[in-house]
Amino acid sequence: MPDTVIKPSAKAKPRVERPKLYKVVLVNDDFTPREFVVRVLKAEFRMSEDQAAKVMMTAHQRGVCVVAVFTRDVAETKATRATDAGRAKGYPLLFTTEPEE
Ligand code: TYC
Repeated sequence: MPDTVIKPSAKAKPRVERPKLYKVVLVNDDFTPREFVVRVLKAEFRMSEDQAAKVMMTAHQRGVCVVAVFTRDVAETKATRATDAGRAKGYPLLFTTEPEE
């Protein structure tokens, strides 16, 4: 047994904050080929052909579609990489991020 026991003077409040989450949003345009959008969704967001096709068609028909939700850093990195993949081919493909409510 130790001779001296140090008692904390104040109660430590266990604060575990959940990190804020950000949506990656796919934005429709009139120029990027559908198959290319699907390819980018599969490569960058690890989606199956089926999932990617559904997300692409939702954006195509409604204007936008939420792709996935991540911490801020991951969401921004993925949105930038996916947008750059389109830009590299001369397409206006756009992924944006926005905080979840
Ligand atoms: N609208 C495009 C076309 O008809 C396909 C497309 C779908 C582009 C979704 C972008 O986010 C998008 N070729």
